[in-house]
Amino acid sequence: SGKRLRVLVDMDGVLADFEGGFLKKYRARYPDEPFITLDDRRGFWVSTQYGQLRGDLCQKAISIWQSKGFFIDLEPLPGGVEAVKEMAKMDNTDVFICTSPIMHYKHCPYEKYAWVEKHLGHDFLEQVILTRDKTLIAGDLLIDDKPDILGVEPKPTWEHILFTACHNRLLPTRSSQRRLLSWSDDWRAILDSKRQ
Ligand code: BVP
Repeated sequence: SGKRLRVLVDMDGVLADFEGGFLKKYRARYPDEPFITLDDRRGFWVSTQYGQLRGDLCQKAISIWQSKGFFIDLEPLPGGVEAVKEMAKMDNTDVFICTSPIMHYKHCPYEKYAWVEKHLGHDFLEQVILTRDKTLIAGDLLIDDKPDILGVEPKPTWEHILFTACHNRLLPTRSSQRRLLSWSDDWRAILDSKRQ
Protein backbone atom coordinates (compact mmCIF):
# COMPACT_ATOMS: atom_id res chain seq x y z
CA SER A 1 0.00 0.00 0.00
CA GLY A 2 1.02 3.64 -0.33
CA LYS A 3 3.56 5.06 -2.71
CA ARG A 4 6.55 3.28 -4.19
CA LEU A 5 9.76 3.01 -2.22
CA ARG A 6 12.89 4.35 -3.87
CA VAL A 7 16.21 2.87 -2.72
CA LEU A 8 19.56 4.33 -3.78
CA VAL A 9 22.47 1.91 -3.44
CA ASP A 10 26.10 3.05 -3.56
CA MET A 11 28.58 1.03 -5.60
CA ASP A 12 32.16 1.29 -4.23
CA GLY A 13 32.36 -0.26 -0.77
CA VAL A 14 28.74 -1.47 -0.90
CA LEU A 15 28.38 -3.56 -4.09
CA ALA A 16 31.97 -3.56 -5.37
CA ASP A 17 35.05 -4.29 -3.24
CA PHE A 18 36.97 -1.03 -3.78
CA GLU A 19 39.19 -1.46 -0.69
CA GLY A 20 40.16 -5.06 -1.44
CA GLY A 21 40.72 -4.32 -5.11
CA PHE A 22 42.81 -1.28 -4.25
CA LEU A 23 45.08 -3.12 -1.79
CA LYS A 24 45.65 -6.04 -4.17
CA LYS A 25 46.64 -3.82 -7.10
CA TYR A 26 48.66 -1.39 -4.95
CA ARG A 27 50.76 -4.24 -3.51
CA ALA A 28 51.27 -5.76 -6.97
CA ARG A 29 52.38 -2.42 -8.46
CA TYR A 30 54.39 -1.19 -5.45
CA PRO A 31 55.67 -4.40 -3.79
CA ASP A 32 58.47 -2.61 -1.92
CA GLU A 33 56.35 0.23 -0.52
CA PRO A 34 54.55 0.20 2.84
CA PHE A 35 50.79 -0.41 2.81
CA ILE A 36 47.81 -0.23 5.15
CA THR A 37 46.01 -3.49 5.94
CA LEU A 38 42.22 -3.41 5.75
CA ASP A 39 42.20 -3.87 9.56
CA ASP A 40 44.15 -0.63 9.94
CA ARG A 41 42.10 1.46 7.49
CA ARG A 42 40.63 4.59 9.05
CA GLY A 43 38.78 7.37 7.29
CA PHE A 44 36.91 7.27 3.97
CA TRP A 45 39.76 8.56 1.83
CA VAL A 46 42.38 5.90 1.06
CA SER A 47 44.66 8.55 -0.45
CA THR A 48 44.61 10.64 2.74
CA GLN A 49 45.68 7.74 4.96
CA TYR A 50 48.43 6.71 2.52
CA GLY A 51 49.60 10.32 2.40
CA GLN A 52 49.84 10.30 6.20
CA LEU A 53 51.96 7.13 6.02
CA ARG A 54 54.38 8.87 3.64
CA GLY A 55 53.74 11.93 1.54
CA ASP A 56 54.47 10.42 -1.87
CA LEU A 57 52.17 7.43 -1.25
CA CYS A 58 49.09 9.64 -1.72
CA GLN A 59 49.78 9.98 -5.46
CA LYS A 60 50.82 6.31 -5.73
CA ALA A 61 47.44 5.34 -4.24
CA ILE A 62 45.58 7.65 -6.64
CA SER A 63 47.45 6.09 -9.58
CA ILE A 64 45.87 2.72 -8.75
CA TRP A 65 42.19 3.70 -9.21
CA GLN A 66 43.05 5.98 -12.14
CA SER A 67 44.40 2.97 -14.05
CA LYS A 68 42.52 1.18 -16.81
CA GLY A 69 40.85 -1.95 -15.49
CA PHE A 70 40.65 -0.91 -11.84
CA PHE A 71 36.87 -0.43 -11.58
CA ILE A 72 35.79 -3.25 -13.90
CA ASP A 73 38.02 -5.73 -12.04
CA LEU A 74 36.48 -5.03 -8.61
CA GLU A 75 34.97 -8.15 -7.04
CA PRO A 76 31.37 -7.99 -5.88
CA LEU A 77 31.00 -7.76 -2.09
CA PRO A 78 29.26 -10.80 -0.58
CA GLY A 79 25.48 -10.78 -1.08
CA GLY A 80 25.27 -7.34 -2.66
CA VAL A 81 24.36 -8.26 -6.22
CA GLU A 82 21.83 -10.81 -4.96
CA ALA A 83 20.25 -8.26 -2.59
CA VAL A 84 19.91 -5.62 -5.29
CA LYS A 85 18.36 -8.12 -7.71
CA GLU A 86 15.88 -9.21 -5.04
CA MET A 87 15.05 -5.60 -4.13
CA ALA A 88 14.39 -4.78 -7.78
CA LYS A 89 11.84 -7.60 -7.98
CA MET A 90 9.93 -6.46 -4.89
CA ASP A 91 6.51 -4.89 -5.31
CA ASN A 92 6.37 -1.09 -5.17
CA THR A 93 10.14 -0.79 -5.05
CA ASP A 94 12.53 1.09 -7.34
CA VAL A 95 16.26 0.54 -6.95
CA PHE A 96 18.95 2.80 -8.36
CA ILE A 97 22.71 2.47 -8.17
CA CYS A 98 24.00 5.88 -7.14
CA THR A 99 27.74 6.29 -7.50
CA SER A 100 30.28 9.11 -7.73
CA PRO A 101 32.82 8.68 -10.53
CA ILE A 102 36.34 9.95 -10.00
CA MET A 103 37.17 13.13 -11.93
CA HIS A 104 39.88 11.32 -13.89
CA TYR A 105 37.17 10.23 -16.34
CA LYS A 106 39.15 8.21 -18.91
CA HIS A 107 38.15 4.76 -17.59
CA CYS A 108 35.97 5.07 -14.48
CA PRO A 109 32.51 6.02 -15.85
CA TYR A 110 32.77 3.46 -18.69
CA GLU A 111 33.92 0.72 -16.33
CA LYS A 112 31.17 1.47 -13.80
CA TYR A 113 28.54 0.84 -16.51
CA ALA A 114 30.45 -2.26 -17.66
CA TRP A 115 30.53 -3.58 -14.07
CA VAL A 116 26.77 -3.19 -13.70
CA GLU A 117 26.19 -4.91 -17.05
CA LYS A 118 28.54 -7.76 -16.09
CA HIS A 119 27.11 -8.41 -12.62
CA LEU A 120 23.49 -7.21 -12.82
CA GLY A 121 22.72 -7.45 -16.53
CA HIS A 122 22.21 -5.08 -19.44
CA ASP A 123 18.70 -4.02 -18.38
CA PHE A 124 20.04 -2.80 -15.03
CA LEU A 125 21.96 -0.01 -16.83
CA GLU A 126 18.61 1.84 -16.72
CA GLN A 127 19.08 2.11 -12.95
CA VAL A 128 22.55 3.72 -12.92
CA ILE A 129 22.97 7.26 -11.61
CA LEU A 130 26.43 8.80 -11.85
CA THR A 131 26.66 11.96 -9.79
CA ARG A 132 29.26 13.78 -7.75
CA ASP A 133 26.44 15.19 -5.57
CA LYS A 134 24.10 12.59 -4.09
CA THR A 135 22.15 15.23 -2.11
CA LEU A 136 20.45 16.24 -5.39
CA ILE A 137 19.03 12.75 -5.94
CA ALA A 138 15.62 12.15 -4.38
CA GLY A 139 15.00 8.82 -2.66
CA ASP A 140 13.73 7.24 0.54
CA LEU A 141 16.96 5.44 1.42
CA LEU A 142 20.62 5.80 0.46
CA ILE A 143 22.74 2.81 1.43
CA ASP A 144 26.31 4.10 1.42
CA ASP A 145 29.59 3.45 3.27
CA LYS A 146 30.67 7.10 3.27
CA PRO A 147 29.92 8.56 6.73
CA ASP A 148 29.28 12.15 5.59
CA ILE A 149 27.34 12.62 2.39
CA LEU A 150 27.24 16.32 1.67
CA GLY A 151 26.38 18.50 -1.29
CA VAL A 152 24.52 21.63 -2.30
CA GLU A 153 21.13 20.40 -0.99
CA PRO A 154 21.08 20.92 2.78
CA LYS A 155 18.02 18.68 3.32
CA PRO A 156 18.30 15.57 1.13
CA THR A 157 15.10 13.51 0.89
CA TRP A 158 16.77 10.18 1.71
CA GLU A 159 17.71 8.62 5.01
CA HIS A 160 21.36 7.63 4.84
CA ILE A 161 21.97 4.05 5.99
CA LEU A 162 25.68 3.68 6.76
CA PHE A 163 26.98 0.47 5.21
CA THR A 164 29.78 -0.92 7.35
CA ALA A 165 33.21 -1.01 5.69
CA CYS A 166 36.77 -1.43 7.01
CA HIS A 167 37.26 2.34 7.16
CA ASN A 168 34.06 3.16 9.12
CA ARG A 169 33.52 0.09 11.33
CA LEU A 170 35.01 1.72 14.45
CA LEU A 171 33.54 5.13 13.77
CA PRO A 172 31.05 6.25 16.42
CA THR A 173 27.83 7.00 14.58
CA ARG A 174 25.25 9.54 15.62
CA SER A 175 22.47 7.84 17.60
CA SER A 176 20.07 8.77 14.79
CA GLN A 177 22.18 7.03 12.12
CA ARG A 178 21.18 3.51 11.18
CA ARG A 179 23.72 0.99 9.90
CA LEU A 180 23.63 -2.01 7.63
CA LEU A 181 26.49 -4.23 8.89
CA SER A 182 26.70 -6.25 5.66
CA TRP A 183 24.31 -7.71 3.07
CA SER A 184 23.70 -10.55 5.57
CA ASP A 185 22.18 -7.95 7.88
CA ASP A 186 18.41 -7.30 7.73
CA TRP A 187 18.13 -4.91 4.77
CA ARG A 188 14.52 -6.04 4.18
CA ALA A 189 13.53 -4.69 7.61
CA ILE A 190 15.16 -1.34 6.78
CA LEU A 191 13.16 -1.13 3.54
CA ASP A 192 9.95 -2.15 5.34
CA SER A 193 10.51 0.56 7.95
CA LYS A 194 10.20 3.18 5.21
CA ARG A 195 7.08 1.81 3.53
CA GLN A 196 3.77 3.61 4.13
O1 BVP B 1 34.75 6.26 -7.24
C1 BVP B 1 35.05 6.29 -5.86
C2 BVP B 1 36.51 6.27 -5.72
C3 BVP B 1 36.87 7.64 -5.23
O2 BVP B 1 35.73 8.31 -4.82
C4 BVP B 1 34.59 7.63 -5.28
C5 BVP B 1 33.68 7.48 -4.13
O3 BVP B 1 32.42 7.30 -4.63
P1 BVP B 1 31.17 6.94 -3.70
O4 BVP B 1 31.50 5.63 -3.03
O5 BVP B 1 31.02 8.07 -2.71
O6 BVP B 1 30.04 6.83 -4.67
N1 BVP B 1 37.84 7.67 -4.16
C6 BVP B 1 38.78 8.59 -4.28
C7 BVP B 1 39.74 8.71 -3.31
C8 BVP B 1 40.77 9.73 -3.39
C9 BVP B 1 40.78 10.66 -4.33
BR1 BVP B 1 42.12 11.92 -4.33
C10 BVP B 1 39.73 7.82 -2.20
O7 BVP B 1 40.61 7.87 -1.32
N2 BVP B 1 38.75 6.92 -2.12
C11 BVP B 1 37.79 6.85 -3.06
O8 BVP B 1 36.89 6.01 -2.90
